[in-house]
Amino acid sequence: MNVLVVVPTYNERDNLPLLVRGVLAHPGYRMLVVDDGSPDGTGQIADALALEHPGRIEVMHRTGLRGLGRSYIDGLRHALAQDGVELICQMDADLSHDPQYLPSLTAAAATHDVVIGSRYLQGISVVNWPLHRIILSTFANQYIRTVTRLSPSDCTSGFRCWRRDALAQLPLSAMVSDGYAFLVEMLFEAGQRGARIGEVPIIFVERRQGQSKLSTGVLVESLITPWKLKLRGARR
Ligand SMILES: Nc1nc2c(ncn2[C@@H]2O[C@H](COP(=O)(O)OP(=O)(O)OP(=O)(O)O)[C@@H](O)[C@H]2O)c(=O)[nH]1
Ligand SMILES: [Mg+2]
Repeated sequence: MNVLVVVPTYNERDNLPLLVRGVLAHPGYRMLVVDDGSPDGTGQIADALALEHPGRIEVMHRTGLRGLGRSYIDGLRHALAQDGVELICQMDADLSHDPQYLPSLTAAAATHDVVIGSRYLQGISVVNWPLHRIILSTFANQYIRTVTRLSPSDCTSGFRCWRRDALAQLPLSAMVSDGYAFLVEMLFEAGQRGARIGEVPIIFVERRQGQSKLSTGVLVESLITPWKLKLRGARR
């Protein structure tokens, strides 16, 4: 199977080598690291890893405006431009998303257009999160489901596997959000196009190394975006 795993990075120098080892342990998998000029040198570490694993890692060095959504748009476009890639996965670099789950995501993509690695499918499977973070995330998901009518239990998870065709249908250049909301917007657009959305359970482990990029701006955006999507859906 031809699988490309797209990983956005910003200051993940300690995490990336471990992630690469875990992902490349799966035969047939390749990676695209999308680094946003990380001041900690993650981009150079990614280049060294690419040399170590010829033909299996590609590194995109972004310049200009930084952002998770922007990085995903550039990375996913680049992934779609490659012939022969059947499945395109996306995951965080901070080891919260264990590469051992990749085969269960890709297996479920046989019968779904997009598969989410979900924290909320079997109760709440999150390790090392303070209570307020659990409450915030479960509330956010409830809110998103209520406003947008999306059905998955985890709409903000960044651990996903897309069938190439389903991803190619998304209007990536028309996306308006950049933080977690970008992930919600992707799902919403996929749902509007009739995509079969599946979920498989994962255990999410909070990062041990490096810093969170969760900001107030990102939170505000994720409160507003579901309403924008609802309006957009109503106009169709
Ligand atoms: N290219 C790029 N990657 C980013 C940016 N912001 C975050 N990332 C990456 O996106 C992934 C998720 O970001 P995190 O900082 O872990 O966000 P989070 O998971 O909500 O926060 P934590 O609780 O710290 O894990 C990680 O791989 C980050 O390195 C950015 O602006 N550009
Ligand atoms: Mg994280």
